[in-house]
Amino acid sequence: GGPASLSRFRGALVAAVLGDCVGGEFEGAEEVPMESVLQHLNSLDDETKGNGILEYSDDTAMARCVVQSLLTRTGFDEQDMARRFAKEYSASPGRGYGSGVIQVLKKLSSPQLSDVYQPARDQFNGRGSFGNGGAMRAAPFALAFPDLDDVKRFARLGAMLTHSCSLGYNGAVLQALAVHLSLQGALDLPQQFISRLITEMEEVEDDEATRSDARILKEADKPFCERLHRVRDLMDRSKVSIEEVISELGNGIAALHSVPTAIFCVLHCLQPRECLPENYGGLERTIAYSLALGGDTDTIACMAGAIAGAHYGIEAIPQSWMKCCEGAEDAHMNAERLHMLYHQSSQGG
Ligand code: F2R
Ligand code: MG
Ligand code: MG
Repeated sequence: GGPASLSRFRGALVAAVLGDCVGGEFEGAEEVPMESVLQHLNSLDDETKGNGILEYSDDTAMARCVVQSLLTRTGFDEQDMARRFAKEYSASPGRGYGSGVIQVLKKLSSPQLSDVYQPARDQFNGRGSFGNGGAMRAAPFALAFPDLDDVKRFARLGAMLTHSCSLGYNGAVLQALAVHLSLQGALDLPQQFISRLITEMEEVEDDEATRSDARILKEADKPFCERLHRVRDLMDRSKVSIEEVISELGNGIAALHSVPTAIFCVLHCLQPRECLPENYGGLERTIAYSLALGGDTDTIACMAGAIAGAHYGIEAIPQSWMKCCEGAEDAHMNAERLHMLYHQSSQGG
């Protein structure tokens, strides 16, 4: 489809769910042989094995809250979104949430709470979380708002409901920007895509909160920009090992160690790779490669899935994969509603 087509919206939302569901198998594993990844993915094709449904985790649970809130309120409403996060957590606390964010979600359910951003500010002795929980649910912001400044502003505010450290919420901004650009077809020119992300993040990270957090955490002045430069260097190499990707970009639970990694997975898998089956298309390659990195596999595959899905569209997603993933059908339907909201907004309606 063309820029911002329905197929791209569906691709983004459904592939994010798939990444989460299939990635759950390996979350936290230090080493994941590609053979095990392919075995896991092949088993999704085999209906006779009765694999059952792969359940989604906190990544999708929170993204669904974001989607429902944006659709119901026809825009960003922090009170409504916070309420939905709290309600979802209390209804299904066993979705594998981060150990810190649970405190925020419990506080958000209090009727006495006047500032919905306060519980997030209190995390980690007032430093706030730098986890990737804001980024893992950021894709819907790119699917609701056509305007780039809105995408940046609302992805940031949406993340700040749980992640007040700039290394947490700026990861969400980067993820939403990547989905926004991919939706416009920007991955057709990968070098320009990464340059554009760097240019945007130069501006996003040009503030005192970022400088101060970066100093405290002993990171570069503009941590995400620095990582995106590493992504560009790795892209330019003809061969790169999984070990090098992990050591340069990371595969962990921090937004800084997972959002640039997810972006690299998408870029690296734009073309066929020796380690991946020849019959795999780009979307399948991206998901498989994300899982083979180990570490925070559900979240890296979820974020890479959203960016790749916005590029390849829904037609690139195997039906058999969709059938085994909890929430994939809902994502397919909600993508259509987001597509309408996006195009209403772009017409000024
Ligand atoms: N949590 C997981 N997976 C591991 C456990 C799964 C579960 N217990 C099970 O066994 O089933 N996955 C999910 O969490 C990640 C998103 O986490 P989020 O929402 O960012 O949470 P949190 O708690 O805010 O941050 C995560 C951890 O990062 C460290 N951290 C963050 N900020 C910190 C700071 N300022 N100082 C020190 N440490 C900080 C802490 O260890 C936090 O617990 C996704 O992977 C999702 O899939
Ligand atoms: Mg998860
Ligand atoms: Mg995870």
